[in-house]
Amino acid sequence: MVIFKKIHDLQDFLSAKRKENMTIGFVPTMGALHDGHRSLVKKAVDSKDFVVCSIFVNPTQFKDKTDFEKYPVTPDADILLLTQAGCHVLFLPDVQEMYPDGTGKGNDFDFGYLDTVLEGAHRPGHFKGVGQVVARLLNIVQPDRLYMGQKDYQQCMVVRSLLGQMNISDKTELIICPTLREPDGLAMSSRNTRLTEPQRALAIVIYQCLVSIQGKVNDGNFDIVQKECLDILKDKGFEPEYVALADARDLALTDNYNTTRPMVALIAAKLGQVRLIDNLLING
Ligand code: PAJ
Repeated sequence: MVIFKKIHDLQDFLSAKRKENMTIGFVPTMGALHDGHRSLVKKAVDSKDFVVCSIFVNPTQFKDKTDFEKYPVTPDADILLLTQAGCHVLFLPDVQEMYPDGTGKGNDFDFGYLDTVLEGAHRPGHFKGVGQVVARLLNIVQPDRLYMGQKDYQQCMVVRSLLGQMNISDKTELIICPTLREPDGLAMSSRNTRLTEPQRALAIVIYQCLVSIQGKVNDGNFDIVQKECLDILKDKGFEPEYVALADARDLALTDNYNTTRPMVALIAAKLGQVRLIDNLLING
């Protein structure tokens, strides 16, 4: 695996690969890599892409300064994981390289409704920061395929919108990969390493709630299940931010199960200082 810290060096290298008719698969990350990230790299490797992964803890997508400062940084383990996964290139820029004119400048994308609900509502400015950095990374890497995880369902929708706004939907294909889970069901996340042992044992309750929402689809009463989940989460010591059901295509929130359309159940909750999110598709 070749490591680049400078945009120009990476671009020179990639343009040579493009001349060899290679398709470029891109996996953007913030590091502290785990098997969920590995699965995205593996999918790109299996698709015979020339695989570029980026690691950049993007300051503009964190509203909470402590969350940014406490974000785990594990470069040696990350390099090992990527090498073993068959990644070809790691792009490892610093803040100056990504934001030479400062973090305040950048393209203004409009994610409309997506920026007003769920993650958008609870983390104001978050998707603006995601859009800013992903747009910059896409301009640098110009991938044929972009691999992202369903774990961040709303982020996938935001990035789909971003590709449209950048007019590159026909050039860069978004591949959404399934959420990888620990054996007990907890969605893998870089933030899980910040959980204490008792918190880690409790964290599976989020997944259990999602499974119960999924299991009661034929009961028709989402509002009852929603209240049950909120009560359970609070009872176990979580600070739930939302337990929601939405149309899986546009994230329109709904109070009722509707078996005629694809739906997604989504939960965000804080356990101590650690904010966890997860989701599960309901039908389709
Ligand atoms: P990060 O949280 O590091 O995630 C990088 C990619 O890995 C995202 O597409 C995310 O959805 C995916 N991922 C995380 N956990 C996963 C799991 N358990 N199973 C499958 N995929 C998983 O998301 C970001 O970074 C940033 O917002 C980024 C897009 C890099 C922009 O800064």
